[in-house]
Amino acid sequence: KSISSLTMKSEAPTFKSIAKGIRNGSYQKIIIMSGAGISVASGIPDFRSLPYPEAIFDIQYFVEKPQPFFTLAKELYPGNFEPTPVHYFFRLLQDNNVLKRVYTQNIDTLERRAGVLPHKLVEAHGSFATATCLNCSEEYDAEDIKKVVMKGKIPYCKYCKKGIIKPDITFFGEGLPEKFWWHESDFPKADLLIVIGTSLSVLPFGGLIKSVPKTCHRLLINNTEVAVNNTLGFKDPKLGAFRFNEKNNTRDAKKIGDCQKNILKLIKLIGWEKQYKKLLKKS
Ligand code: CNA
Repeated sequence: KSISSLTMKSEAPTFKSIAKGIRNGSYQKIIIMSGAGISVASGIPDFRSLPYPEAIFDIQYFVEKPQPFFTLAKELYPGNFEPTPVHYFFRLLQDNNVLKRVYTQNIDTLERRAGVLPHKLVEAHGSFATATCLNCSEEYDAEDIKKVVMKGKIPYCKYCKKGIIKPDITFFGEGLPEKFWWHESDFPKADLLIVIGTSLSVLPFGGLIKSVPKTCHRLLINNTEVAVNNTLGFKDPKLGAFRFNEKNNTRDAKKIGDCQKNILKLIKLIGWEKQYKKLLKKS
């Protein structure tokens, strides 16, 4: 091996070097991990600013008191919000054949709205797109119950007449959708992981950052640092948190600040500005 290739290997990537790598095709299997932060610019508040999120999204609480959830759902329902530049960036990765998969914790379906195809998308905590009767398991589309929810009412099953129809988003106390398990074969193949707009504090999702190969570069784009100094989770760095302060960390890069501004910078650095504008015009 030449000395230069050895030096290259021990150098940590940067925001700029990652942009360059995307431009010249060095990354072919990019995985995204995203969260509520990417939809804040659409007008959807993130988890931390919701009143009592733990209770609203708790399945036991929901069965007893579904109204607080449906009051919130009325605000969140798909169709009320537009995708952001970050969502369109995912689409650009897909269009340029370098997207392995988007893993989102969001339930707002804005990735779909931006044109990310179903087989490229894992809605790890489910979504509002479909709903199920908690009593007889009859399945409904979002549109079937949206009207009722928009009137501020609770949707009940028209077949069994007694079950509440719950949107298929994963509540605390419920199992994750089957698609989530795609990570077992996806993550070991990744060559770039972009973590964006998430505090990584919800497990098991947050723990996935450690499932990529050691050679895989990881880029964090978020308002705040995550994990290392995060009081909400990952107090134990062995759990796979970013360890930017470690001298021998040669695979992580971060860009702290607004994710929309930074993704527009990234699009520009990659040289996808024209493509991006074209995409916006069509959407
Ligand atoms: P979170 O814990 O609220 O973290 C969001 C992160 O994004 C925080 O670190 C913020 O600092 C950061 N952030 C907020 N705005 C910006 C911005 N403009 N630029 C950069 N960073 C920003 O949310 P997570 O997604 O990590 O937590 C997981 C929960 C939240 C999931 O179960 C979701 O279902 C749930 N959730 C989803 C939505 C949605 O679908 N839009 C909304 C609210 C909550």
